[in-house]
Amino acid sequence: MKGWTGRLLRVDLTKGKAVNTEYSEELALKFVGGRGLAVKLLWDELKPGTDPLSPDNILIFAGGLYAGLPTVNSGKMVVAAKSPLTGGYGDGNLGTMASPNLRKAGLDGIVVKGKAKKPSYLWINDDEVELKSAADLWGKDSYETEKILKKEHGAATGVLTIGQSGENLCRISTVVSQEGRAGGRPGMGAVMGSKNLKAVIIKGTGEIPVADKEALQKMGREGFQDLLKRPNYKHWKAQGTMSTVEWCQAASTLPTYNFREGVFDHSKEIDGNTMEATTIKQRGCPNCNMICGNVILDTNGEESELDYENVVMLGSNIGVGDLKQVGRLNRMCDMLGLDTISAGSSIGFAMECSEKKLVKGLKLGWGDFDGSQKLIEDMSFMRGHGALFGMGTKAAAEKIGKGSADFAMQVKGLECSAYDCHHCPGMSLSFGTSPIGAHHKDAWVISWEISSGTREEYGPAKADKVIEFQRIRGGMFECLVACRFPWIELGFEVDHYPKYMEAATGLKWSLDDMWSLGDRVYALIRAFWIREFEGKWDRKMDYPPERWFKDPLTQGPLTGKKLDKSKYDTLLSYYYEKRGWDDRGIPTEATMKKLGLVEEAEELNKVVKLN
Ligand code: PTT
Ligand code: SF4
Repeated sequence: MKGWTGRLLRVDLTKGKAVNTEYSEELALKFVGGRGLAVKLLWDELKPGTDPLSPDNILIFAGGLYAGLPTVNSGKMVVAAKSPLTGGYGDGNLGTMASPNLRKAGLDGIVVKGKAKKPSYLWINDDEVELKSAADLWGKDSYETEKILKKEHGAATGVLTIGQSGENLCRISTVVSQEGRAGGRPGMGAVMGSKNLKAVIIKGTGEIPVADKEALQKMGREGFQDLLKRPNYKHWKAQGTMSTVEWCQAASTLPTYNFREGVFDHSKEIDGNTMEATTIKQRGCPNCNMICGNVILDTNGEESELDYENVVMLGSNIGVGDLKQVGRLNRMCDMLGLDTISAGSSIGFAMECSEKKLVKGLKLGWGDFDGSQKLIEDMSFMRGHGALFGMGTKAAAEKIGKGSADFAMQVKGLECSAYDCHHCPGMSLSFGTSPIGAHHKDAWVISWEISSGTREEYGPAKADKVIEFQRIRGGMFECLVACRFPWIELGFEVDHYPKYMEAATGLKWSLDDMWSLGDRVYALIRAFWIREFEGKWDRKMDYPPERWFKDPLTQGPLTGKKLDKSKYDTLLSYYYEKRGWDDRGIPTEATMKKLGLVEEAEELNKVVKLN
């Protein structure tokens, strides 16, 4: 196999053993890597019904086909497991030096099972693997942990770590790398913590075998040069994802006061222009020339790296209209290892519970900066009110009751990322059908929906667009494991990616092959959810939060707008039909077989009768 290393490191933390294993060519060809590889391994090897925070859960780090190769923006890694936040399939994608190092160590992924007896970290130095004591690291934040490990093992390494929130099994914890890259929103940090695994540190110095090294290098070089010439490059470099604040405010889609509104009076104070005026430097992922992490100084004069989602969820969504304060909350999340999106959503939810006097002793007003800092800390340590809100908004609402579930802004347990959808049925469908819960990663159709002037429409074209984006973003980019920003932000054409694949592997894949890959991975992820939710699966699990159906916007140009439930349900049916899923949202037997999921269909048939 060229392009792939063909090897996985299998670690059993309970036994303290690690073995280098080969995997089949069939697996590589059918699932490629990253998310595809992860879901297939979880499907085959995870016993259904496993407690996500038990030693039996399986944690996967997958580099993908492009990591370590000279293709554009390929320094990414997928981290996946059964999610403690949703109970279904969970993954995330972060930029990290661990990714090229993994592949140069001759590995496409790491599969971690069991639980270490004591806090430990995994040190992978090419072929040597050691499980070392993390006794001195446990209790430290993600920044300090990475610094200490790099000091000991060298700056050329890549480090994946958790902060205190992962250690304390807070279900909204992520994995962190490089002081500001974080991934695995559905609680991947907690899964790592449950295994007593504080960090993974990797150094790889080998060469990844490829079919045509010269062609690949040439294409990569040309790709990077091409990006520099794209019309939006300069603006992107100046503001990265942060220009979205201004755009969302103009479109009334800026989550404000726990997604009650789509406009924020202080949006200018937290937008990309304000950030640009105070940016002190930029940081980003390896192998990228579009570096988009903008660093400002927070209220304590410490560095904080901003992205759109972080700023909005910890800004307008909780009523904080000061960028330095937002920066502080963001830095705290990165250090403690809390997902900024879910943290901001949980704080907003807590503020609304406080306003409605639903939780005894809770006093947290909109825009309360000190109270938000305290709640972030308390969620990370799962103490006080943090023990309630650190469970995520779905579980917290189940405990609180009193109608609070209607304003818990989540789908399947994962909090919505920062797009208000009172008047965006297409983006609502995207949140509703995202394979990990409400994340924008897969089908960010909101820009198309607004620019095409179709916000009122619930027709089949919306379902088509969501599927198109899910194939490109959730399928191709997540399996090859490359940053999608060259394509979505600068218009770098998708047909570059099969060409890279040919140079790397010698295989001629068409874009249609890429889309089939996406469909296969989607069907298998859906099968995973159905198997886990045996007897409890309901198409309503693909609905967006109740708030968007019930509470109309009360401010801005879209005052009075809300989603229509019966039209949404029809839109969902179009989506199922186009995917070849039945009206329960379950792939039909014919669809599974067409996608090459024959054994998987047989297995699923034992759980639920397939149509
Ligand atoms: C991602 C989600 C996002 S998506 C953001 S900002 W974004 C939040 N970032 C967090 C953070 O920072 N710290 C923290 N403690 N929690 C955070 N939670 C949120 O996590 C990220 C970029 C961004 S910035 C985006 S959109 C793109 N995402 C990609 C993706 O998903 N796949 C892919 N192939 N390419 C992508 N490119 C872009 O990468 P999750 P990163 Mg992140 C600090 O992981 O779980 O997928 O959630 O990875 O290295 O920080 O890069 O406006
Ligand atoms: Fe990372 Fe941003 Fe570069 Fe993408 S564009 S690889 S998110 S730094």
